[in-house]
Amino acid sequence: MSDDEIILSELSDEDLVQQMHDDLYDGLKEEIEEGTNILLERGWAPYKVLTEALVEGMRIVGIDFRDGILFVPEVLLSANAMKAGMSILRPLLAATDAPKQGKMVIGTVKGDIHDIGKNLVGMMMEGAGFEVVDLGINNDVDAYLAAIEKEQPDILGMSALLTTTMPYMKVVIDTLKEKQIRDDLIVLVGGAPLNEEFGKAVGADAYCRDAAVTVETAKDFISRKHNSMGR
Ligand code: B12
Repeated sequence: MSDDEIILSELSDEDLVQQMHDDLYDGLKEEIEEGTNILLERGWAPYKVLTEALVEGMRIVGIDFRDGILFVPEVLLSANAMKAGMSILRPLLAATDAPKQGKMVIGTVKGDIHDIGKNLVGMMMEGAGFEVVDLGINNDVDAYLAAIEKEQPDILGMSALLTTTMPYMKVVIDTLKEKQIRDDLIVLVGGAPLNEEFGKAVGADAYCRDAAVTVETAKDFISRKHNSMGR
């Protein structure tokens, strides 16, 4: 292969991004790290690298996973490569002089181990000035309750990527209602199989389609909360 070995730094931006989609597909961690660094050196904004090179690459992986062309072990490698790229971008996205906005506790629900989207939401929220407490994956009601009690967040975020795990969000929200703490929190939910209707049905304040929408929605709710407290 040495004859046609690709030198990433010699590719145009467009070809490099294309190559990164292929490298993410092939689960090549080091190449993804290198590509991420090259785009940053070329002056790309971290958010643009994230969305156009990494998230778009993972979207393509998702299609072939769905169609049975890729399997779990391969997708795990893709996920690891994606996370390596994200960890380069994380400090850049978090380096912000945005005013402090509030606190969010976020976690993936019980039975679900998907965490890339949740991590991305956490990164973007940090970048927007929120303090983020990440509970990781596979959280049951008790884990959420304990974190809410300890951290006293303004926002609770729940992530689910499986149609089998998303109903668990209702279990959590119903428990918050029982404990009469539901209205103390802004509850935001997200994950690929969810939609607005589902968010309403489980009693969340909002469903957010992606990390950017989450930031806007969170800011909006926080400012409304402050306004109503001022009255
Ligand atoms: C990567 C991946 C995996 C990796 C996960 C690695 C990891 N560390 O996360 C691995 C290989 C482990 C995996 C395992 C499985 N997976 Co999987 N996986 C995916 C894949 C390809 C990509 C998910 C992803 O990371 N996307 C990129 C991120 C950036 O997008 P996102 O997660 O949607 O997040 C964005 C928004 O949704 C939103 N968001 C997300 N979370 C939150 C939270 C809040 C609070 C808010 C406001 C917003 C928000 O903002 C994010 C950023 O913009 C999807 C395909 C897809 N279409 O989603 C399948 C997919 C989710 N997996 C699927 C399946 C079936 C499985 C397995 C059951 C496979 C198996 N047979 O074992 C297991 C389940 C394991 C488990 N118990 O959880 C199915 C689910 C089908 C369904 N309808 O339920 C999918 C849709 C693939 C498919 N079409 O078949 N998977």
